[in-house]
Amino acid sequence: MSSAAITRELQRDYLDALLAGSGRAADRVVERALDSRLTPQRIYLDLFQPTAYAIGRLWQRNQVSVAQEHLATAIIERQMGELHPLFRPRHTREHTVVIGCVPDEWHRVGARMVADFFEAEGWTVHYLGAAVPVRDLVAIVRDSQADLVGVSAQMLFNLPRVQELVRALDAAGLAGIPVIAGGMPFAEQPDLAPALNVHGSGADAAAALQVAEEVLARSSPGPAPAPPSAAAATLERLRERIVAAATARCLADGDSDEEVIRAGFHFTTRMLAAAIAAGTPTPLDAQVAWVNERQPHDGVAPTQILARLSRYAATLRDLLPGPEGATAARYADYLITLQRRALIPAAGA
Ligand code: B12
Repeated sequence: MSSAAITRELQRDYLDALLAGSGRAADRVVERALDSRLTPQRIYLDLFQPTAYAIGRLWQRNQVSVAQEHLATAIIERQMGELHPLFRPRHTREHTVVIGCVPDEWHRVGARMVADFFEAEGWTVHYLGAAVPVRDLVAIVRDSQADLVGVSAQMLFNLPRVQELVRALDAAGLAGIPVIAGGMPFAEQPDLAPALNVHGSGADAAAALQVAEEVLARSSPGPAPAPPSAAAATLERLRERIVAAATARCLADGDSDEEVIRAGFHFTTRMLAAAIAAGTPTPLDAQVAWVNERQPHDGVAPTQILARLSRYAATLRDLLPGPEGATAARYADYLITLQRRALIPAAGA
């Protein structure tokens, strides 16, 4: 059997094991992978990562429960711990990296994979896990005299926290230490890195090592971080008010299910703030596609999403006058255009 065919078979069996919630069956697949001479790095990238993504897609389509996803993730994390001794370095590097997730970022598996890859290459690694407060991240970067910071942000709405970290490092006199970033928004849009003033990004743990070498080889520290976007900051500051007013407008127009509407508008406001802070609306494309696949399972039809977005944009125009309001409304209009497009196949069906 070709190695691609072996990997496909292992992937299928691993997904089955995780969906069945069987740690023992998952262990047998990993043992087979090791017997087939897959390196631990390949087990991470060809088995654990695509299976986690597959489980995410199944959750998005309402085909697996949150409990099944939690169980699967717990098995992956346990097995990563067990494989960790295999990441023992073959040589040492005089380099230290601090790796962690930005505040409110709870997806830590990817950052942990990146950490193990660095460890295997002989780096001294400080892996901090999920949701690390910016102040504490800066402190450990300073205290450990790190050569590099690796930061993970899986959720688009957390991009402003990446920028916050870059600014905090700058303010602490640590601007000379390069920052690399990863997570879904960066994998989908590699040009986000310069927009956020990070020095590079990578789509997986192998790419993380490569980009680390590239940024260390560059002698210039890169441009000073851009000041925070006033429109994004206003959206974040007024989020509760915006959500309350937009929800009230929907309810007054006969819409129902207040909790779902509120949650949707919180999400929308955070996504808009992130896109505005990054200076480009294009990360919203993937979000709209995601929302249209997920929301019908929460009882929200694509036409309802459009109606709610229109009321949301009208609320922004009322609440945020001036240039900040104009920027926010422009990004909200972009969302509406995307949502109209998303409706076209449905209308033709
Ligand atoms: C497990 C999981 C969770 C767990 C995470 C637990 C844990 N211990 O980590 C929990 C339950 C906390 C969770 C919560 C949520 N999740 Co979730 N989750 C997942 C899932 C299924 C797997 C994540 C994972 O482990 N991936 C495997 C790792 C290996 O991949 P990775 O993270 O991409 O990492 C690689 C690269 O990105 C890169 N990389 C990562 N970090 C770094 C750093 C650097 C420096 C570099 C260079 C590279 C790099 O290298 C990594 C290794 O190769 C994903 C599906 C997916 N597509 O990832 C959804 C997913 C990310 N979650 C999703 C959602 C919606 C949520 C919630 C909003 C759900 C909710 N309603 O509450 C919350 C948000 C929580 C928050 N504020 O962070 C969506 C996001 C959709 C979107 N477009 O935004 C996804 C895509 C599921 C889906 N298909 O709908 N989730």
